[in-house]
Amino acid sequence: MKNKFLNIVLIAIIVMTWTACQQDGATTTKPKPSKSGQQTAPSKPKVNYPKFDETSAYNHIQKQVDFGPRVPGTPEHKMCADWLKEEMSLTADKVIVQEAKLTVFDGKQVPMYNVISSYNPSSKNRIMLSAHWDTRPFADQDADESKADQPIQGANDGASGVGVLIALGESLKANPLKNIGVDIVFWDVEDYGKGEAETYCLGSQHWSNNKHNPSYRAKYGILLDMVGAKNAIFKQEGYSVHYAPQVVKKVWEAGHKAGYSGFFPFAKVDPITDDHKFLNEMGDIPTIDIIQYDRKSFPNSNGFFPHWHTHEDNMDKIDKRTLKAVGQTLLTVLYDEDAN
Ligand code: AHN
Ligand code: ZN
Repeated sequence: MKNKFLNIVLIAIIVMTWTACQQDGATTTKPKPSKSGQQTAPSKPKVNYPKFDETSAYNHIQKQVDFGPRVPGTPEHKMCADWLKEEMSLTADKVIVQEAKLTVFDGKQVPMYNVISSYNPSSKNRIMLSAHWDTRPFADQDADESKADQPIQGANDGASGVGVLIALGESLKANPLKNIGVDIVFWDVEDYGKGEAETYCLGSQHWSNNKHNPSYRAKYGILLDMVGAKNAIFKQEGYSVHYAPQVVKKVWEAGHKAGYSGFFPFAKVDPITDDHKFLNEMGDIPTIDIIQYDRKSFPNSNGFFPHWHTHEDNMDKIDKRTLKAVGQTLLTVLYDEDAN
């Protein structure tokens, strides 16, 4: 009899403790209502991020590839330049084409068209997003040597960054920025190099020494290069970390926050000469490069994606999931910046 009574008391204690714990848990997870009956305000204002349209990015990559190779000095190059200006005029407040004649590695003179599009042009607090739009005149990495002197399609190397930024421009048009300004720049004559690294990136070098507006300033820049391949991984490139470590941190954290930690691991790789090197060293804009580059993972293609500078750099290699990860990360950076 005595034992049964003790058992009942014990069970009662256990049940009471369990309910108390449940209630305690409930009160800590739900925010307490304030006196006015509303929930307490969160410490940071809620940011509305537009949804990046990766299908638009993909279609704008296809459109560029459909022109044929965009090699400086060819009719296809000029046609694509005109189209880029038209396309950006649909979303930007202002589009300027900076023109010049440049001398490439073999002494040939080619026309250069840098396409510069501004959103919220009156803002003094600006961010520059950029990518090269020209394509390489030769497939010097192709296994078939008989076709190594033919120009490449450049779906990933060229068109991918431009496609992402055209779609991003559409988001900016539909969801206007309130505070910051953005400039989307498409660099020309990036991939007409051979030998010395300085023979590459001639369009961005030209702009860095001859700005379209001498008083142009940007707080920082983000360059995109080869951002469309399936299963791409973007590690933190050496010049980016050296010249703009805070921007690297900001962009990689935004990638994680947007849900794309797999694309943006917190891992460093060697430096690679790309447009951002000249924007940092000659253009005075702290700029990072989002680029698929890793010598350890891709020792057979100089650290780039396996179809780099071959005739296999075509639409089959482009994956909307990669475009989405990059575009949504950029939108997270921009709309956070606009809110703070
Ligand atoms: C060099 O090959 C020195 N830099 C790579 C820049 C590049 C080429 N980006 C795309 N294609
Ligand atoms: Zn290239």
